[in-house]
Amino acid sequence: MNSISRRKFLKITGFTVGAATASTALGPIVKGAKKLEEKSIKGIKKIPTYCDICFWKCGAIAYVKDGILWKIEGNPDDPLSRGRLCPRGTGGIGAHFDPDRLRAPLIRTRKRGEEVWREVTWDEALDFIANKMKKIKEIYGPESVASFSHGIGGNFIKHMLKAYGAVNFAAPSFAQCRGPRDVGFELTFGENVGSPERTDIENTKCLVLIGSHLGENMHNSQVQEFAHAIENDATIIVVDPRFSIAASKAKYYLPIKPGTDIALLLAWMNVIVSEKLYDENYVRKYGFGFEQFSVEISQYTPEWAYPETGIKPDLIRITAREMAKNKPATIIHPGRHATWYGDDTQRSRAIALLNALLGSWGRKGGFFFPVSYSLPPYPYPPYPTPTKEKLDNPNNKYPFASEEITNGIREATITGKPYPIKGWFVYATNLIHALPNEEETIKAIQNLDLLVVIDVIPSEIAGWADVVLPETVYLERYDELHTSAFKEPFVGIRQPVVDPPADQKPNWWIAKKLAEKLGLGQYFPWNHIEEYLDYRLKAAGLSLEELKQKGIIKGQKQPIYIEEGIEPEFATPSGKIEFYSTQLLQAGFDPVPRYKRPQEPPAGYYRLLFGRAPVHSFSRTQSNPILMDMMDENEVWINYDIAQKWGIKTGQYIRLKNQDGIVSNKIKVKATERIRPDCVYLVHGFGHNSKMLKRAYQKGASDSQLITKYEIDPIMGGTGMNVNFVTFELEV
Ligand SMILES: Nc1nc2c(c(=O)[nH]1)N[C@H]1C(S)=C(S)[C@@H](COP(=O)(O)OP(=O)(O)OC[C@H]3O[C@@H](n4cnc5c(=O)[nH]c(N)nc54)[C@H](O)[C@@H]3O)O[C@H]1N2
Ligand SMILES: Nc1nc2c(c(=O)[nH]1)N[C@H]1C(S)=C(S)[C@@H](COP(=O)(O)OP(=O)(O)OC[C@H]3O[C@@H](n4cnc5c(=O)[nH]c(N)nc54)[C@H](O)[C@@H]3O)O[C@H]1N2
Ligand code: SF4
Ligand SMILES: [Mo]
Repeated sequence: MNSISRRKFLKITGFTVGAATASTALGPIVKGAKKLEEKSIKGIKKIPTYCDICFWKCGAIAYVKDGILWKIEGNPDDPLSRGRLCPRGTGGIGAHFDPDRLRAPLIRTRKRGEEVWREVTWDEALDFIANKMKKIKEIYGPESVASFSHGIGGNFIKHMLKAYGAVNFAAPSFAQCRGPRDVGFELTFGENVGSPERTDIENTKCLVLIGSHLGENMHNSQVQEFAHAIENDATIIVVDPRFSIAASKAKYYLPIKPGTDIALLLAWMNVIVSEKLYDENYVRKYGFGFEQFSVEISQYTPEWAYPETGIKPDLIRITAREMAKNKPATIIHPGRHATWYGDDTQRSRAIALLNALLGSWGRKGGFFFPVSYSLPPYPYPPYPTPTKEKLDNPNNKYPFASEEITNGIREATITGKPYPIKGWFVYATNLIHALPNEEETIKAIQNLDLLVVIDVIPSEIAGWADVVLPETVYLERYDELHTSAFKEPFVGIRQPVVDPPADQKPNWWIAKKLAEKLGLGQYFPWNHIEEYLDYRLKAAGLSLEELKQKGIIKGQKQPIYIEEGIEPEFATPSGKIEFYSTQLLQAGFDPVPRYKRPQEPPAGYYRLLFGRAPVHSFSRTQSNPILMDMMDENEVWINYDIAQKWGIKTGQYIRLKNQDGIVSNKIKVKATERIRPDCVYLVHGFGHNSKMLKRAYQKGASDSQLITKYEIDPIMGGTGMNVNFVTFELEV
């Protein structure tokens, strides 16, 4: 790693953070900013809370100046933020000031999707919903109301729905995100990598990133630890068809042909096994089926992998030896957004196995054993016993799905089988952008008697709702306590920093009021969420007052590595790390991962790839005035030679057309040598088509709109989305 690129990396990070901080001065002058209704509003108040611009939940301290939200910084006591927020977190205060926010409950007055609304009172909106829910329960049973949500804010809504009798709950964070990765690791180690991931990047000596584009993927602690690893001269190996920010920090960059990672992983394992570079003691002590595994793996030489991946045999050998040299402090990062090609559980399993060979699971600089603060639950009455089973995975079609499958609920809503779904509660997930194939989502919606969307802005999914409920943003509300498992146990609190600007209400209030209207008030015996939080904290010997002051309370440090005395346990059928998986074999799958060649793009078409930008989260931040100021549209990366062939230049606007004839909004071109010629790349979340998102409307193109095709992972039901091809329309 040379020092020039290191300085550049730190400068990039510094630049974006600096830009966000400078922009926060905008806060007080944004029109409509409302003052805190408090007696003593003069001066500066510091209020700890935790961030919600993504699901990393960084501990933060918000500053309120003369009653107006001023800025937000990391809480130095928080093990996740360590006193620093990512650019999105810093710009998060823009969520409070967003002029496009939903302000009052809305009831649709015309056909679904026409986006004509009537502003109503909360009472009217909740009565409307309660009446519809009672009817659905009467005719179809309560199981016919399903819920989609993302994030901790959905907890009280889910509690209300469980009290009503609902059983179908899903989040896009499984079948559209980390599901295959979690299942791949569960099948191998009996446990998954969790969120935040249990990767000890801080202490690693060799970090292998397969697509995980840390630095653009801004999960805070990981990016901080990544910078630390670079400072420590850890070897960075990046495998990506696109020269990402992470690739620019790498000692070895492998511009792999998209969709061929399993071939590379098999070849790496082949080198490590055939050259006996693995951790023999570890594999002997903890491994199961290593003999069968090594026989299977012996066929996958680097020479075999070369024509598949485009990565030269020498480079495969050198990088495999580099990983082995640093074992067990080597991490082959499991990634997070793993739903790529439909064979993703097997790719993730191959990643798990490579880590297992190097003995990094449970080791310092590898994967630690996370610890968490245990808080007793609130003593609610038991939920009613359902009479129907969940329907997202009928007859266990996807035998290793360990969480509910969003697209399974969507499919059942379309087919009405195994039983009809007539109501959707959608909390904080923009299903139009988050699920592949928009047409199917809309088809499902047309079968509903009730679609409730709880959001903070008029998102695309809100546009289809019968009732839209405006929530307060995270800076204006309490939420569930934060007790993520990580390197040390801690409890974090989210609490209101400022008042909401209009008639928005927090999720706990919405859930409680609706439960009361449904005759389920006994499930919300507390009057205010403070009582609930106080109960749980007291039961653990903690105080709400103290937590409100500090934001974070830490527990006793505990051992987290095998080196510190932990004797690992593996919740697999063999009780060991499964190099050979008999449970996969019994279910009709390959016990050791195998490679399947991906489909080639048709002539004149390029594989559509997508990812993150440092200053945006999914489709949720494009209207945030601070974050949109830093990036208000996405670009399509096209290989320089391909662009030349088409006569396309950087800065020019074009449209993308996919294999099914779907044409995108216009999008700016970035012609670059930093991407392979067989694919194009854009940042996910742009290309909003909701007219009510005034400044984000039709800015950039939406990858989701172009993802009409998806490959379902037969092991766990996730939707591989990197399987679409696009061509260019030059007339805009
Ligand atoms: N700023 C920001 N950070 C975020 C988020 C956000 O919205 N904004 N979201 C968070 C969430 S929930 C997630 S899941 C993560 C997602 O982030 P990651 O898990 O890190 O990334 P992916 O989306 O899997 O992968 C995108 C990268 O994979 C590369 N890629 C595409 N196809 C292939 C392939 O076939 N092989 C290989 N080797 N590489 C390929 C792309 O070029 C791109 O660089 O980011 C998290 N962090
Ligand atoms: N095409 C494509 N699809 C993807 C991905 C991709 O990269 N490309 N990424 C996948 C991944 S990794 C993930 S994790 C998922 C993410 O999927 P989602 O979590 O659904 O992400 P968003 O599209 O940002 O939708 C979030 C919605 O919540 C709303 N919201 C924000 N804050 C609040 C709040 O405080 N309260 C309420 N009630 N609502 C709020 C936002 O306005 C927005 O409408 O998407 C997956 N789907
Ligand atoms: S990673 Fe960034 S956006 Fe996500 S919670 Fe932390 S500060 Fe907020
Ligand atoms: Mo994700």
